[in-house]
Amino acid sequence: APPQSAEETHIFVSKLPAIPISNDIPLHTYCFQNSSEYPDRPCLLVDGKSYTFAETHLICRKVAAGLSGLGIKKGDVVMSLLQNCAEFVFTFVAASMIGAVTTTTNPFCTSGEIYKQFKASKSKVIVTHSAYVDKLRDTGDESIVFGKDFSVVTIDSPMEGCLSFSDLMAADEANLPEVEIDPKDAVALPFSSGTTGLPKGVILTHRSLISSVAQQVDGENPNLYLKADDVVLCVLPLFHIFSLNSVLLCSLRAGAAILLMQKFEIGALLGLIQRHRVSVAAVVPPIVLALAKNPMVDEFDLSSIRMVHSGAAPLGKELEAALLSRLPQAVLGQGYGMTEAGPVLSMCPSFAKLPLPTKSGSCGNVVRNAELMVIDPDTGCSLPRNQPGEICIRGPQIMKGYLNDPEATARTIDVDGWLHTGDIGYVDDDDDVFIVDRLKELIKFKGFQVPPAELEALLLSHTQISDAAVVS
Ligand code: 4UV
Repeated sequence: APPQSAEETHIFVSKLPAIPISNDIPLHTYCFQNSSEYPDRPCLLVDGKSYTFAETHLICRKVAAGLSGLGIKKGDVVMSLLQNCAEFVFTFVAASMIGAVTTTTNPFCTSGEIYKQFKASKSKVIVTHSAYVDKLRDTGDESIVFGKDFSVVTIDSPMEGCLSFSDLMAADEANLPEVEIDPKDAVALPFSSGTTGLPKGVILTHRSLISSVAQQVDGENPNLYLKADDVVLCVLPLFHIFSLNSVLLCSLRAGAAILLMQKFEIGALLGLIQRHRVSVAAVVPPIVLALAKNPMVDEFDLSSIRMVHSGAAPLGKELEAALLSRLPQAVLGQGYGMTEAGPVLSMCPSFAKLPLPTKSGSCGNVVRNAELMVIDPDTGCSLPRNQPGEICIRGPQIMKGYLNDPEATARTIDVDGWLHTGDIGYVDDDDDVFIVDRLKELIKFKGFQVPPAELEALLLSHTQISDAAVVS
C-alpha cells in the first residue's frame, strides 16, 4: 500500500452494502410495519402466557389510550421502573404511540437514585411492580407529593394511592389520540454517565432507534439475522439499552418471538431454554460464564440455540472457547454498544444471513449506514488500521444529545457529528473491531454502568470523609 499522508482521514465502513432505512416514520409503526402479515405468530412469551403480534399491538393501543386518559401528552415522560415483563413492552410502545417518551430505570435503584432521574426527566407517571411502591412514597421533596403530583401505576397487586395497569389496558383503543410525530422527537430517555460525571438523560429519537434497529435486522442480508421462527431470549434487563434495542425492538421488527424472563437465575434459565426451544440468546459475559462453567448445563437440552450474542462488556477468548465446546452448534459473537451511540457500533458478521467469519475476541464490524473512526487521544488525528485510539462513530443512529446538558453534549459529539465513545480500540486488516481499553472514567459491573462520580459523591456525603477518588 502507498504511504498515507498525515492529513488523510481514515474512515471505516461496513463490508455490507448500505441499505435504505425508513426512518421517517414513528418507531412503533416501524416495529409493527410487517406484523399484519403474521398476526397470529407469538410475539411475547412470559410466565406460561403467550401474546400474538395482533394481541400485543392491540394491548399497546389500549394502554396508549389509557395513558392519554391519564393526561399524558406528546413530549411527556413516562418512567418505567420495571423488570422484564409484558407490561414493559406495552408501556414503551404505548408511550411511543402518543408521542411520549419512556425513561427506563433499574428497579433495584434506591429511592434517591430513582427520584434524581424522575426529576431530571420531569416524569409524569411511574409504572412499576407493587413490591417497589414503598420506596417511592417518600420523594425527598415536599413540592412533589406521591399520588398527588404524579401517578403511580402498579402492574400486579393494587396498592394504596396507585392506579392499576389493568385500568390502562381496559381503555378503548378508539380513544387513541391522533398525534403528529417528527422523526427527531425523543422516544426513549435512558440514563448514562457517558465518558465523565453523573448519569445524564440520553435523548434517543424515533429516527435514531429505527436507524439502529435497521442497521441490525433490515436489508436483504441483515447483519443480525432473526428469523420468523426464532425464539429470542430476553433475560437481559429491558431498562438497559442492549436488551431494549437489540432484543425487543429488533425482534418486534423481524417478527420473532420474545421470551421474557424477569431475572437471571441459571436453573430457571436452562429450563426455559429447553422448554421453549430458544434459538437466539442475547447475553452479557457473566451469563456466558454461567453457561460455560455451571455443571447444571449438562442436564438440559440446549441444542436449539443457534446464536449467542454477547455484549456490554469484554468477553475473553478463553470463555468464548469454553462456551463453544458446550454449544458446538451455535455461533457465538459479540456486539459493541454504548447508550449514546444509539446504541450499536459494531456487530459480529457471523450473525448475518450470509455469514462472514470474525476473530475470537473481536466485537465484529462497524454497522452499515454508519462511519467509524479511530483517533489519537492526544492529537485528535485519525489513525489507520491496527493502531489503537479512541473509537468515534457517526450516523443517523446516534443520540440527539444529553437532556438539558449542552456542555456534556458538545464534549461527546463534536462539530463534525462524531460521537466520541471514550473506548480505546482498533480496526484490523479484516475490518474486525477490537476494544482494548477504556479512556473514560466508567466502571462496568456485569455490564451495568458504575459511574465513579456517583460513588465519590456518596463517599463525600459521609461526615468523616474529606475527599475521595474512585477508579476501576
Ligand atoms: O452505555 P452502556 O451501558 O451500553 C452498552 C450497550 C451494549 C450493547 C448494545 C447493543 C448490542 O447489540 C450489543 O451487543 C451491546 O453496554 O455501556 C457502554 C460501554 O460498555 C462497554 C464500552 O466501554 C462502552 O462504551 N462495552 C459495550 N460493549 C462492549 C463493551 C464489548 N462488546 N466489549 C467491550 N466493552
